[in-house]
Amino acid sequence: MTCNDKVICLIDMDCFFAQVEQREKPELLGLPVAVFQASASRSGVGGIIALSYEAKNLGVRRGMNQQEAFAVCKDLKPCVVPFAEHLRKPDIQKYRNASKEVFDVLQNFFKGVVVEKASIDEAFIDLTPLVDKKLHEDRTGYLERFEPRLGALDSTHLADGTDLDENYDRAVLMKKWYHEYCKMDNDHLRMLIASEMVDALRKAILDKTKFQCSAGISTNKMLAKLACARHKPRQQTILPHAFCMKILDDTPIGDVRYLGGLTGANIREVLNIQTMGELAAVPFATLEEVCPDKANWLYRTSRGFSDEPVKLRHLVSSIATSKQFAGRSALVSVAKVREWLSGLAKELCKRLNEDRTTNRRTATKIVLSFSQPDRHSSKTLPLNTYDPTNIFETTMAAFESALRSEIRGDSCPSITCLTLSASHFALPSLHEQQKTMSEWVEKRRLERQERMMPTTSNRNPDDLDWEFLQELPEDIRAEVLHERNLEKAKKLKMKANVEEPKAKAPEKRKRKAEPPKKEVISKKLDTFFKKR
Ligand code: TTP
Repeated sequence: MTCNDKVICLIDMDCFFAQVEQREKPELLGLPVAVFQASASRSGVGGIIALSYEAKNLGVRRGMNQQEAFAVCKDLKPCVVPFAEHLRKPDIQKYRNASKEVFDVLQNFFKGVVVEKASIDEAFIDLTPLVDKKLHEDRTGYLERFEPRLGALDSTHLADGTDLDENYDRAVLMKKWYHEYCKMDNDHLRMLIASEMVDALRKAILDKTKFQCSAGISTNKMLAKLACARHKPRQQTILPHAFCMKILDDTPIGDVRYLGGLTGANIREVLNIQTMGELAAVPFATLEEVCPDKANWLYRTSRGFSDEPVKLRHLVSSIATSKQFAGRSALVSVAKVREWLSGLAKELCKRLNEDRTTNRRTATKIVLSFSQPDRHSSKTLPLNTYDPTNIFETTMAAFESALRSEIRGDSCPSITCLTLSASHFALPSLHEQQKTMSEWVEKRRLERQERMMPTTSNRNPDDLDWEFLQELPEDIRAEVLHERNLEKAKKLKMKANVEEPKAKAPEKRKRKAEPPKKEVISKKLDTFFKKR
């Protein structure tokens, strides 16, 4: 059983939406803040979705409504998620924008590592190559230089099982670990090296965004997540593989990645167990009987092993807008479905257009999903335009067609949820890239020509437009220059072959060499894009 040779980090923003509100209104810093969901109810306020740690410490909990929350903490500072532009539904764009700021830092801080966006405020980072490079460059030197810096890692914890004890002393445990493990064993030292890197990353996030975060560092995603949750907020926790059984022993099954839902609940019920330690004690044959398709995974997970790679992902794979109509708010008329679907299409297009501008990609599929009390239906359609009217009409037609036999005049069966989700993003087509590039080349050529007009006399008439050339992709530039040299050589050869025997004609005025022709460059661009 291998695969504990990786160094994986999870960055998790602390009480993210609450921090976004606190940054927007600095007077809320250090106070108990609750972010309430916007609701279509009369009060306009739903349950709590995020809480500052001050509010959490006073006993306010996620999901509480206003009345419950103020009963627990009368000084609670409420913030409400705004409504969307086109619909009376919450709009979390403000938090998405804040998330993008964080991911910009995450993507640019380390060179050559894989960053995976796990949620709006969580990312996994595979630090293995960076850590190994540091370790193999100068192990002894690193240890010598590190020792005086140990105290500076003042928000770093070691998860060894005693770290949640009442008499836990962070600094003492770190020092003991450093001397007894890190100096002797590279598996531990690698975790230490990573913790210095992560400490620097967290400081950069704070510096650039003003947001605090916590981190977990271990040998896989599952352990990194468990580690991160042990000491929050504004802390980071190392979980070396050697200590993972001490941690997993008491870990509730539901706390483990992928075991928080139905699978975890089934395992707990069928095997009558609660913790990962108990799961590790279940014989493999029993796991195979109870859960044949997941036996291997459960066996390895309960021992702290996981092969799940950190995947290169910083963009969401789908963009969706959705609205639930619970209980009596269920939609029962075609007119109401039209009204909501039209709003959802507008919201979706707004987000798709933002995404296209920021990420230079275009969704090619759209899924209309709708729920009825007893079933869920969906229809996937091609997406050829970001025009909200077109999207609305296409998806409305799909809705009516799916429920054709049940719609009577304006009345339709009860709809409890409507979702539009765009996905299958494509980069601009080759043709579009070429077109854009050729247009850009031509535009730049004309601009340059205009700008160069008054000063051409200062230039060597044989000059190419160098500034213009510098802006071309490197290999096209090389080819254009090569072409130009060939041209020159040809001219010289022709001149040599057709030597005038008669008296020399008066030297013709040299013509200014024209900048590379648009067709020539377009041809080079064709080749350039084909190569990619
Ligand atoms: P979490 O990371 O689960 O929680 P958090 O960042 O608020 O707090 P913690 O410090 O414990 O990590 O969620 C991130 C954000 O996602 C959260 O700030 C609000 C939003 N969110 C919801 O809107 N609804 C939910 O049910 C959950 C769990 C989160």
